[in-house]
Amino acid sequence: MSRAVLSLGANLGDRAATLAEALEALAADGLVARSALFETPPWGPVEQPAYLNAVALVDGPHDAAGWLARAHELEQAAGRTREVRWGARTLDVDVVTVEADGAAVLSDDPVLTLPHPRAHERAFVLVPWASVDPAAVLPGHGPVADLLAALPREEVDAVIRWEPRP
Ligand code: A4P
Ligand code: MG
Repeated sequence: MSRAVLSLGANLGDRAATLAEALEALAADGLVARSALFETPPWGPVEQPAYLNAVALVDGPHDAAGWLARAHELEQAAGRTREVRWGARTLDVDVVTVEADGAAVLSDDPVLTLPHPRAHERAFVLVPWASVDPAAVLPGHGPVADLLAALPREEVDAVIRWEPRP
């Protein structure tokens, strides 16, 4: 058993349907809370369409490696193919943090680095996370609210709550 924060992102195909399906599947893994969907400009060096991002809080029957395995299963179920690092994808599921027996799991293994090495600088992770857990703390980096306050204002403001068009 452990608690985890998962970050989900999609920027190809029916992004909202893909995220809805993945979040639904996580119900079987102890989904505690999920954020709304947020539309976010692509981060990184690759030119690509805008993402929809969401964060899920889970508390269930996996250890850290188990959450990564679930993340990969969800990506595969969404038909993800891996071509370009940081490039467009039907679904990306990252493990942001894991907490077991009340303590943060720390790892510098490239197969599973915890906390996720880039989460602290990504508004597309921090904004949805703070929306479901305003008191969240990113181990080694501090309160998520403080990390958001330290990011450039325009990056935070560019993460916009997304609603389906009527
Ligand atoms: N890996 C190591 N630690 C972790 C972890 N904590 N969670 C390994 C998940 N995976 C982890 O990932 C590469 C390898 O990282 C995996 O084999 C895993 O064992 P990948 O998903 O195959 O490749 P990737 O996603 O292209 O690379 P990477 O480095 O994970 O990219 P990111 O950091 O996931 O960035 N812009 C917006 N707005 N929203 C997004 O969601 N996502 C990305 C992808 C880029 N730009 C984005 C977004
Ligand atoms: Mg990834």
